[in-house]
Amino acid sequence: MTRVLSCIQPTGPVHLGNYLGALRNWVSGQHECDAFHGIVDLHALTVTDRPGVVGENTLELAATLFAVGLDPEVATVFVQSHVPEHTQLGWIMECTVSYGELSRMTQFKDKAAKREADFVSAGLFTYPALQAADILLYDADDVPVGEDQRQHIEITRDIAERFNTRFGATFVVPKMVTPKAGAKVTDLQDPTSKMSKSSGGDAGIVYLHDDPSVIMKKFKRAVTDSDSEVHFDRAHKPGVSNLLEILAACTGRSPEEVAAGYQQYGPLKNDTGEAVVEVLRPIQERHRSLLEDRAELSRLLRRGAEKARVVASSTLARAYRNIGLLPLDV
Ligand code: ATP
Ligand code: LTN
Repeated sequence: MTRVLSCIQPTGPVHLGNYLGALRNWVSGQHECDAFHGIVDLHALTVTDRPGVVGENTLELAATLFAVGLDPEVATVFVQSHVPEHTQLGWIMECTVSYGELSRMTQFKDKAAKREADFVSAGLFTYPALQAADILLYDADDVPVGEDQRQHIEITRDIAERFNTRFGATFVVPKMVTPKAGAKVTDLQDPTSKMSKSSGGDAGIVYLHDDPSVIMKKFKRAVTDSDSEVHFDRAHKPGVSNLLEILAACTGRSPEEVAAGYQQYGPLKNDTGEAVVEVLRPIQERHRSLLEDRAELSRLLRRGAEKARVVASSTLARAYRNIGLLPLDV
């Protein structure tokens, strides 16, 4: 059975890009494959230094993952810091990737530039090595992520192949899977930038837990393009194309098919807002009731961590053995 793994950082509230680009795929994939999904709290430390925040975000995100439809009986949902093998393999990954390769990562360059005078941690730089550990620990075949993660999956494949060449067959070389529509949702106010938890303003970001009235307002105010024709063309009509892609992802059609039904921007904005509200309504209801029972959420995460550790510890032991580290008992 195909093994699938993907992760999300507890860096703030989940938005429509996370949902359409990644989470929705996790849910649809869980019944056909052996699915592992991590809340990568240690990754969030690359950009967080306030006490307590990551833990609260982690619990909130766990409720979101179950609310969107991940079934704890079916998928393994765990918190990265509950599985110490991630940081252990992370170090080995750092020794398998080069400084030059890490320097070419656009996510690092973008995030470091955005933080300007702020503290840029070494962890922000070595982040892809920890991400490679997340993936390779589980012998994952497929990694369902949004388009923004392409470079990180490529570097993971390079690391796996290099390690296997140096030390013998150890890791499965994973491949990236993206959804047909919604792989890249852009900011409604700045449609050439991806919708992102860590971008500036809130007006262009649709959060999964926004009220319906707020969602409608955000779509009505979405930036469109200077002419008034509705057609799908990411390069020349980024605003309209983003709306078409969101509506397509919500209704199971292609953006081109959706475009054929509109002559004006107004109705397109309105229908996209309404489609999003309907997709999110049941998720919001489940999320509210899940958060009322923190003890139950923590029990589910404990079970996830136990299941994850069984796989992770055996892969780490295989890596140590193939490298030839001295065992405790010689
Ligand atoms: P940050 O902005 O803090 O980097 P993020 O919003 O990109 O966070 P992540 O936790 O890094 O969220 O990503 C979780 C998943 O959501 C990843 O698989 C990522 O590819 C996907 N994703 C994030 N933003 C988008 C987007 N705008 N469109 C489609 N998929 C996205
Ligand atoms: N880097 C990813 C989050 C992430 C991830 C992973 C995704 C960390 N580890 C393993 C897939 C598999 C991001 O910023 N979206």
